Amino acid sequence: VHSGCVRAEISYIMVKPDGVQRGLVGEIVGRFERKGFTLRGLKLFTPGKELAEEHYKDLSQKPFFKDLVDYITSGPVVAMVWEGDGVVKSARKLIGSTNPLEAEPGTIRGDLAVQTGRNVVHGSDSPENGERETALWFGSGSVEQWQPALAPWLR
Ligand code: 3AN
Repeated sequence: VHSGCVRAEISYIMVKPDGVQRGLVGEIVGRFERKGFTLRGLKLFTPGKELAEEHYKDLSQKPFFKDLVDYITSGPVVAMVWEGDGVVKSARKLIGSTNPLEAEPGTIRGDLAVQTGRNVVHGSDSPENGERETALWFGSGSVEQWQPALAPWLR
């Protein structure tokens, strides 16, 4: 339960270019809405190379880094910020394993993807990265502050 100006945890969630091109935006947004998280930011645009490289900087030594950056900059993504108690861990569960063939049915990747290199969605892996990635993609302090009209059983 949060009151006043105490902000709950946030996660940076992104529908990757393959998800946008396959028409899965509504499906993916819907899963986070139905779960009960609060949408704080959303925009469609094609990220530049610098932004993609900064986002994935922890993977810069990986052999697939260049392909990953090329993929993520290949067309529009839907960049989002979702807020809620435990949203980072919960979003990772909703998304499923990195390799979609290992992702459980019922998860986004388990239901909708087959390739690790085309796994339709990104979710922050820690609350710290939720903050870092939100600042990177939206600028610090630029996400919406609003209170959803919560049903009493969600308060
Ligand atoms: P996740 O997105 O599940 O947090 P990370 O952070 O290990 O997984 O990897 C980030 C992204 O890098 C993945 N979503 C995927 O697109 C890509 N990736 C990870 N491992 C591989 C791999 N072995 N081959 C190609 N791409 C990969």
